[in-house]
Amino acid sequence: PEFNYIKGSPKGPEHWGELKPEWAMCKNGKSQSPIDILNKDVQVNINPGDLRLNYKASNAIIKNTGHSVEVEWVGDAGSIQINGKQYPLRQCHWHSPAEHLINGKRYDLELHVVHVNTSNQVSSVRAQFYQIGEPDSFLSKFTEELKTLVNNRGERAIGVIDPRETDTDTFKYYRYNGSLTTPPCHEGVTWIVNAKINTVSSKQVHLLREANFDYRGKDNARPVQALNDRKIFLYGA
Ligand code: GRE
Ligand code: ZN
Repeated sequence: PEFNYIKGSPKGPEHWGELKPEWAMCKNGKSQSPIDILNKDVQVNINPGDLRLNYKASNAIIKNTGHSVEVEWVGDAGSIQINGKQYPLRQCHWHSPAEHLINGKRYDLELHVVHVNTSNQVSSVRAQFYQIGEPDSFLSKFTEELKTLVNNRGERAIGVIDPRETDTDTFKYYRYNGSLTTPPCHEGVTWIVNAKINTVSSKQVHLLREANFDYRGKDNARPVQALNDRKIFLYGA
């Protein structure tokens, strides 16, 4: 693999920024993700903010990149609207354990729902946390396909997938400006982090972790990054 998540390894997170010139942001960026969302840094707004999800069902594939499992929409799956601007939905993928922390607490799993701008750059990511409990119904849809991908860097068509089956309840969420959590760690990403915690079964998490064959069964969470002079906004409090 080009990079890994192993602390102290030459290709570990502390060194991502040195591995390729185009990955320098991983080291030099001042608005990196993930972060620990601490109450003291959060500005509370009771209004809902300007966020709308305009998703629609569309054809998708499931893909094993070796460092995460990804569902990619092939057709037009709609968009997210932030402050009046539309960002098309592209893919979603999972990290275990969660990458973002809430007041120091790390959940078991984090879903990233990735949206791009017109130049196809990642522009907005919705994060959803899960703790171990009842199975997640969205993940349950791909269990069989996922099992066939555990040992393959391949992809499989999974038919029409409705992105509204990811939790689209944005009643209460955090918003801040950050980056991709994998190289090249590009910034300019608006993060929408759902405050509501969902559940996932330990079997489902295990399967996702086994599928990440670049470091099978190991974590794929980047360590938290400095907030620096950023603010975190909470909407719908
Ligand atoms: C990732 O690879 O983990 C990733 C993306 C796009 C946006 C955010 C993110 O590929 O964490
Ligand atoms: Zn991610």
